[in-house]
Amino acid sequence: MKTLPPGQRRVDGFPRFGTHLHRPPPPVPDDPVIAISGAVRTSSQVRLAELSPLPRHELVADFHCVAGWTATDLSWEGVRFADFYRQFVEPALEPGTTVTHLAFEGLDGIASVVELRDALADDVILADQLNGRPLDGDHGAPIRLVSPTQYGYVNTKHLCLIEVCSALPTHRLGAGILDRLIEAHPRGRVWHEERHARIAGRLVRPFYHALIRPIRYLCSKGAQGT
Ligand SMILES: Nc1nc2c(c(=O)[nH]1)N[C@H]1C(S)=C(S)[C@@H](COP(=O)(O)O)O[C@H]1N2
Ligand SMILES: [Mo]
Repeated sequence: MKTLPPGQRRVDGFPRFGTHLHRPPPPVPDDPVIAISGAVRTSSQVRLAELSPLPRHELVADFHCVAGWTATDLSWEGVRFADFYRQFVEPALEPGTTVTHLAFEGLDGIASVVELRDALADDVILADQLNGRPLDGDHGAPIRLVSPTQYGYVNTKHLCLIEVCSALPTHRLGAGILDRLIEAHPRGRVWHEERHARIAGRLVRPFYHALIRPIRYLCSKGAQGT
């Protein structure tokens, strides 16, 4: 049996999971786009249809949620994020801008902040297919970020907006009590067990494990279940 990253346990299948909880997946627009905003000359929109000239890329990888479950051997297909970035984001940058972070936001309003160096890694893709079928609502239709060496919260579903940032976008970090309690690690690398911004990953394991059952239950209530 293969070794899982520290503190992870294998689950059967691939559960729908997230901070959307019991809410159903957001409806997919007729002509979906990824909007690009932030440190660019003008905000723009890339229609998903415009991705078709980019090379297709297949990725077989395990998926690790920060709460501690791992789904094994998922087969994703899509385009490399680095190819998307070079094609659509780089040419739109304000001259002289140094990009440090990207914020990825989904149609459900849930977002994650990723360091540019992590987003441009070779194994980060914008996936529109899972196990040979178009992504369903439960797993991020019409398109999601997949970064298998980072925890699930980096893997934004229903991607519709990328904010280009030249510093840490603190306005995206949430100021509520829960945000402070479960403060995501800025990199979230699973093999380094970067679960939490301030507390060692090993120490938050039991607390996060306890969240899996209730969150799974709530998320399954809102599932599209195709
Ligand atoms: N838009 C959006 N993306 C999201 C989430 C979410 O709630 N909304 N949850 C994140 C979390 S915490 C995890 S573990 C994975 C779960 O992906 P899955 O539902 O396809 O298993 O999606 C991530 N991406
Ligand atoms: Mo997660």
